[in-house]
Amino acid sequence: MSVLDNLQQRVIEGKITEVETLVKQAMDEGISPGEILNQGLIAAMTEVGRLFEANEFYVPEMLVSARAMKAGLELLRPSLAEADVQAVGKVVIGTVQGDLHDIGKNLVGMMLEGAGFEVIDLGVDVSPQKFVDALKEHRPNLVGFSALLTTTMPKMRANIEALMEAGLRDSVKIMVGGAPITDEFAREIGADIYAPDASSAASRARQAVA
Ligand code: B1M
Repeated sequence: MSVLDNLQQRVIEGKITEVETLVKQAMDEGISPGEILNQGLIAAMTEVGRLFEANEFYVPEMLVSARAMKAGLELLRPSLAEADVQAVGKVVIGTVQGDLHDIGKNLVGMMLEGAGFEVIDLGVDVSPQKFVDALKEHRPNLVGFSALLTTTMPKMRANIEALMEAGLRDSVKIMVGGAPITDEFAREIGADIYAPDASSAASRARQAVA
């Protein structure tokens, strides 16, 4: 089995130490950072997404794989920057104001990283103004709002209104998600993408920036 096939397999299994060893081995063997990223880490997370959609993986398995991917990515990051490997796009993500739930949002962020995006995570309880400021600063392709409470869902609309007022609405795709969010609600507030889970968030984000 090649080092990249092995790396892919260990990410899927969530073996952090082995992933780190294999990323180092691949770098020592002179494999380019872009290949390690695309054929090792991203390929693994694509497979994790497929397994999740086929109900062969559930949230805990996906989290374990995503953490292993992240450990590998941390080691690779300096070489990616040196080799000037471009991310497929940039995403600003956060949990809306008044809401402290971040487990799902973090998983979405990790799957987006696994899909090749640069992710700027603003954390939880993020005000509309903070989203506006982050969009001005980072100029992402996509902004993601997460909400887990029915009482904080309306903040998504407030965020979109704030982006409109700041003249930023047309510069980004807006993705929304979280347990109480539906496709219908997303359309009603004028979001571009609704994703019910982290795996579809990653694939829909890639489609949106293709
Ligand atoms: Co909270 N809580 N909680 N809670 N909590 C829920 C959401 C609740 C449904 C529990 C219940 O009553 N059955 C309920 C909401 C009811 C409602 O609004 N209808 C609730 C409540 C009421 C509260 C408090 C108000 C309780 C209180 O204090 N009285 C309080 C509110 C605090 C606040 O936010 N201001 C509160 C607090 C907490 C904790 C702090 C204790 C903790 C959060 C810890 C943390 O996140 N760091 C917590 C937890 C853990 C939960 C439950 C049990 C689990 C949520 C979770 O992490 N799920 C939850 C009940 C439940 O869902 N079973 C509950 C796992 C996670 C992987 O899934 O977050 O859905 P999820 O994310 C998925 C998708 O939704 C999607 O992808 C993710 C991965 O597949 N997704 C996106 C999420 N964001 C996305 C963004 C996208 C795309 C997809 O694009 C940008």
